[in-house]
Amino acid sequence: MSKVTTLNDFILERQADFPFATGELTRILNDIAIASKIVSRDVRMAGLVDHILGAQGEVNVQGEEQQKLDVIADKQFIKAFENGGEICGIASEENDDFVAFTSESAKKGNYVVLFDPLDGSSNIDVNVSIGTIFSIYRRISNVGSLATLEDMLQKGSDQIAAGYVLYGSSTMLVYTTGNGVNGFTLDPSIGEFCLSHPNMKMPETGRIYAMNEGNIDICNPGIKEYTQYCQSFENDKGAPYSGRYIGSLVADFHRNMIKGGIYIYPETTTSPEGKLRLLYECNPLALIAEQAGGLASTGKNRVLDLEPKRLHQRVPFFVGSKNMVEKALSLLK
Ligand code: P6P
Repeated sequence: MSKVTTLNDFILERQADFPFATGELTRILNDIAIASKIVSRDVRMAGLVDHILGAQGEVNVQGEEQQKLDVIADKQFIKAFENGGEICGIASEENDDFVAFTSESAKKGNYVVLFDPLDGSSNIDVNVSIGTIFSIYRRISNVGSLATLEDMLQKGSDQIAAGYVLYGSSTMLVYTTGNGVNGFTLDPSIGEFCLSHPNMKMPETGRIYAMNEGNIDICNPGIKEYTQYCQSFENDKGAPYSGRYIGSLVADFHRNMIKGGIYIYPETTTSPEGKLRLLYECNPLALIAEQAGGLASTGKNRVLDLEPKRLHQRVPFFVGSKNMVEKALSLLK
């Protein structure tokens, strides 16, 4: 039986990769892992809580006001970061403004985290996989002061770590610190994330394209040309293409990480900047994609090169296998 490497073992073994980290990044990743285990437990209870133990919006068994799972997840991650001692502030899809932690110890934190606590949460009711996405930066503002908006609006290429948690048939945590991508699967019997996908590489080509084709006539006509290309030809390995769209970004992205593929959410007449958020969805997944040999573009620019302007800024997103993204971009008008 091969040696079990827990996330903690792995981070400590790799701590030498960032001399300046002195254990700080280790603690942040561990905080994320702990919060993810708690969210995973709550996600797996969702069907019971909502449909058996008490409908949404009622008082639950603990006598507490029932909250939406993404709000619960958001609070869980914020609590982990606020108490971890390394994070001075956060930005999250669930909070209109960024949050600068006010305790003296948190103000001494060197990092900020931007995250989507539970992306695709509308899929919970139909029991489809959902995910958490996170992005970590070193702060720009002075240590000891309150975190600032400037700390949050940094280019994706300046991330020091990024990752996602997929609450799927198993719960997986996948992250990069700029030295490749590694995947860990939660073993519920021991409560540990164990290294299951070392050195993940996104296949250069694949046969799966993922987009909401309901938008096909309200986006760049080159995208319709691309989907027709996929429907008419085989890929460069002679395999026919397939359309697969889970409607949950982390699940679609992770499948493409494993099998190869492209995920497209373009600007449309109804979403002129696209739907996905730059800071806590596109940037972290773009870093992971590139670290795994893939590409991530807005259709015009490399995602990681964008200078963020607003906290909840949306951008068009083409991400996945290098050859497939290049082909799709070549057809854009
Ligand atoms: P549509 C979920 O709301 C999400 O942010 C992503 O997880 C998913 O890929 C996309 O939106 C689905 O959007 O417009 O196709 O329903």
